[in-house]
Amino acid sequence: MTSAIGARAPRKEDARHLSGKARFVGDIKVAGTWEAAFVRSPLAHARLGAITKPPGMEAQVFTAEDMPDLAPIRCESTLPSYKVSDYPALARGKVRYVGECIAICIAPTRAEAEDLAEAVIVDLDPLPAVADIDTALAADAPRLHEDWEDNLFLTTRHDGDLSEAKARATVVIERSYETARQAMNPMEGKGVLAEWDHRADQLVVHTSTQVPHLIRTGLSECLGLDQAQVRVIAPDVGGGFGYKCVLQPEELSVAWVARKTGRPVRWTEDRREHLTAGVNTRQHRYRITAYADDDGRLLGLDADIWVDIGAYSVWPFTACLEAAQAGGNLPGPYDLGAYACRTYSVATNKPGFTPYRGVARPGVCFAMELTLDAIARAVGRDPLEVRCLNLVPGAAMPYTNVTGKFYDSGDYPAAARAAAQMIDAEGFAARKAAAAAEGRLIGLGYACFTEQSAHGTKVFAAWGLPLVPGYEQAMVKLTPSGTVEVRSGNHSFGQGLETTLAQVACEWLHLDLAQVRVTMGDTGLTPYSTGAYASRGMVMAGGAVSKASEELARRLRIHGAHLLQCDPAETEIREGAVWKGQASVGFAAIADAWYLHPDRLPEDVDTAGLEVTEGYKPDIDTGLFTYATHAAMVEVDPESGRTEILDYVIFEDCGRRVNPMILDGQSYGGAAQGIGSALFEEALYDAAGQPLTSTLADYILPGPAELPAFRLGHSETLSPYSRHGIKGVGEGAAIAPAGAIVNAINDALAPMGAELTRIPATPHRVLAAILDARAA
Ligand code: MCN
Ligand code: SMO
Repeated sequence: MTSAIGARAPRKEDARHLSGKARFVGDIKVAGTWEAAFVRSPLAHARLGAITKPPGMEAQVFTAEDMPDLAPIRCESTLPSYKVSDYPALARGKVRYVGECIAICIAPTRAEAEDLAEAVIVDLDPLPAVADIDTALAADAPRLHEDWEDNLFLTTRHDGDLSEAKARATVVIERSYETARQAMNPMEGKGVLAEWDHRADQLVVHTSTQVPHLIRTGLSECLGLDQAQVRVIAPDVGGGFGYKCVLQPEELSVAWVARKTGRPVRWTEDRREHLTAGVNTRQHRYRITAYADDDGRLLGLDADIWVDIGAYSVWPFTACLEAAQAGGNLPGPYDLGAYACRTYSVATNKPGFTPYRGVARPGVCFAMELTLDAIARAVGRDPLEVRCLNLVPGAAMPYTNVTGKFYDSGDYPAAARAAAQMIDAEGFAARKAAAAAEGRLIGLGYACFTEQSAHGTKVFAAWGLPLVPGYEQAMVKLTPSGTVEVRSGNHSFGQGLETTLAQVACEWLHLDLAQVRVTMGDTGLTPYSTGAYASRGMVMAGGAVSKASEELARRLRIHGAHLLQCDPAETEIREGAVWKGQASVGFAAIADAWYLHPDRLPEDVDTAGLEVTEGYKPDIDTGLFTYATHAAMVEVDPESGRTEILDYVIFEDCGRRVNPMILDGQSYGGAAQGIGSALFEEALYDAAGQPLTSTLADYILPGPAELPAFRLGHSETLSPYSRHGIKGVGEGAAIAPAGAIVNAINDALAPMGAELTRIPATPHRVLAAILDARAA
């Protein structure tokens, strides 16, 4: 069967996407819609004084003062040291980052709305900006949030006992690392269109989001509406990557104005708004001490991790998520005896911080993998051997690590060796020598990681976020035409769930993919779901679709058996029909009987019907762990500092693969984003908190010319704890590139004694590392 689990089936959504017929928020036409533009703060930190609306235009300009009934976004967490930062839709009293919304202006066109926004006069009384971690943590630093005693959202501690590791260690490695602040740059920016539907007495919000039901909750809480009075529809969404898994202040203002004025209102984020005012991600700083023996066996790790959160927590994931994940994930796939770690989530005058593909793990993987290479260099062993010595071996599975993570299945050293073989690590020494003879510097680097996916309720609760459930529901129904419709509250925005959920249904119902319609992203049409993030879709929504499809298949066999005049136990499902031996009755005939000819069914017909809603959660609540090793071969030009990727290999295991072709795409896309972090992307701010990278000419994204021809390898270790053995994998490929590439750069630079510890590894930084080494 070409459409069930395991098929490289072409994506259902591609026909509309490739022919320009997809429907994004910007494509939706609602009569009478006005467009919105925001007055945004030009200063990073200032007291907000009077706001003067252009005379005669007062009815088209709204400020916080006009919205006393709109509650701020309140980001709560149960973690004890966490401090709440209310995030108003429009600034009240103070602005805390450049780009913060101060007023919303509406007009028939965006251009008119922008003209109006320019005509609004805002009194701002500048305050000293807190633009970076050091400034924020200085004893006399100005406070971003006046009622806090410092500029820390949260601190966490993991107090492992390192005394034995320290006593036994013969090698001690100390390093500091830094990862850049980034913008997420989905192809489609954020967009929202809100209207009040008088007939339904409902606010209808079309928004470019990964999490329609969460946005409904957020909007209804802030607007004071019953949840049933809010319908959130996510149409086609052009990439999310985490940027679209949080409630944004613009969503709130647009919804409030639509309700107040009775007029449909839309805001479409432009690229400059995205790069200057959109939430950021990734910026970490590390101080690490690693204790090892002469073989390179890791004995203990002591770490401090700072995350530059920006001005506000975002709802619902708060400032807690990044730091909790960073502290919990630093040990990665390694068998580590002793671990101590402290994290600091720092408030600065920059846009807030949202999860981005990989959430904290790209940073911790970078820090950990560079540390392992430093150990390998110190003990004079091959980095691959040092990794294999420390990786959790297959025989130890399932394995609970030093931070309590339960690694459900797999063979981590096997993946590392497979990646090494694919990139021909054995032949590398000869290749390096040949390159050196030509005066060229090449290097090989690895990075290994685990990707926790489909986190259970208790995992999020432990991160202070008890509102995130580790379960999903789905509805699967037979339509009156005998085709199948799947309804899931999860969403598909590039990752292919629209196709793969249909494949799961086909596993039980044996249909052609074209006969399965998947409806998602509409709180009015689907079962409840908190949506798509944390690589939970395939495992959880897929598991729910699997359970519901299995039950629908059972019911179809009961009705089919009646029409075939046999016992259900004698039947099977094949090719969209119920069969007994050579006799069959198609789903269309069963649908016809159920919906239109009930007299064909028995008098005591089972009235449960052909619309099945089922819920699902994996058999463990701690998530399923995908794992991989990336290997990169690079050439570094010591004159220009430029890095070229010569070869790039990913060897990955995500359990049962539902659609291997889609997974190849997940790997290419994720790795491209990881290469962006490794070599190019950096959202820069000056000491006054002014964004310096406000266009795509300054904020450099990798394009096809910068990307290698990725080579992929797989193993398929089924998880014993999930339906079909599936594990999640949507974030994975973004996690390892920075570690693998910078390790490869450092391998290339090793003869010169230079070492990079900061990304992106721009030509400038590579040259600086070379000059530093020469000076030393
Ligand atoms: N899949 C599969 N077999 C598996 C696991 C997954 O075929 N064993 C496929 C499915 O089509 C699934 C996709 O791979 O939808 C990703 O799987 P999963 O790990 O379940 O992740 P989600 O579906 O929950 O998607 C969210 C995840 C996250 S958190 C980010 S961030 C991310 C990502 O997916 N954002 C993406 N991949 C993205 N891909 C695109 N094109 N655009 C984004 O915004
Ligand atoms: S960053 Mo993905 O939306 O968890």
